[in-house]
Amino acid sequence: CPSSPKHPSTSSEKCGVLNVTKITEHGKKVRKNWASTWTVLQGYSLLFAKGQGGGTSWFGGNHSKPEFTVDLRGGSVEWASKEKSSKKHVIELKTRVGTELLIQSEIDSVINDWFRALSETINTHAWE
Ligand code: I3S
Repeated sequence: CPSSPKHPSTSSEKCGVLNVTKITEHGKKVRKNWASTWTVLQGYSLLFAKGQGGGTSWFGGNHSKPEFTVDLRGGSVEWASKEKSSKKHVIELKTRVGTELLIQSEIDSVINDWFRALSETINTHAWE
């Protein structure tokens, strides 16, 4: 994957479109807002840019800044329980600063690959 339009030759480990919602911000519950989101895993950062396909996305428009970035160091990743979402294949990602995200794809292989990649990243940086 290209990591950004400005640095097309810098590659990131993984990218793709996933369904994403925040459920907690700084330890406080927030309203779900599922959105199809361009997601890039780069080092220990997970970058999200909404608006895929709308022409205003990170890669489609002039917005070279991702909408938000999550630091995976000190975080955790697990499969979300049924209480967290009625959707299939939902990953629950928690960060050290108390942000919780749900990440979902209808496609088994896609979400399994992301689960593996996120787990590896979090475990690799566990010593930091
Ligand atoms: O955990 P919840 O409250 O059942 O989440 C659902 C709601 O966020 C719902 O939106 P509104 O109640 O704001 O209209 C969403 O449309 C659903 O997708 C959410 O549930 P799932 O189970 O899809 O995560």
